[in-house]
Amino acid sequence: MIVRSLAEIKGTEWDVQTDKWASRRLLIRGDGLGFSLSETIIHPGSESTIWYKNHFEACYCVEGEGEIESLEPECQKSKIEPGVLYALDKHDKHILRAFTPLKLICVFAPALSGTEIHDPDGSYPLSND
Ligand code: 9YT
Repeated sequence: MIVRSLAEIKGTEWDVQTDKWASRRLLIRGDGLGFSLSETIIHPGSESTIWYKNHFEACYCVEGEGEIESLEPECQKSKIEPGVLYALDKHDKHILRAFTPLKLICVFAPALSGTEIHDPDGSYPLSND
């Protein structure tokens, strides 16, 4: 069994900061579960264009207010607030906007290696370690 706290991740290489978000990768590929789990804070006022062409992602909002706009394969705008989940089951290209600090619990399959930041097209590469 794995028992781990956010405090153990903070300040390590699995605590990834960008100008638009901070993501603490609590479970990573090396844990061997086949998925990873992150606590992600999307910074207020940010707009991110994302396309996880190599991964599936599901995000469950626990704090904050924002909006997701799916672009491909279909267009749809949805409010994100505590208790709302979105899952990119079609590798949907999307724009994520945070109106306040948006805290999301994010699951990726296949698992992230733990240190990824977005490529220019908004994707993460497939990890081979
Ligand atoms: C919602 C989203 O994808 N934000 C970027 C960070 C991502 N959740 C991650 O790497 O954990």
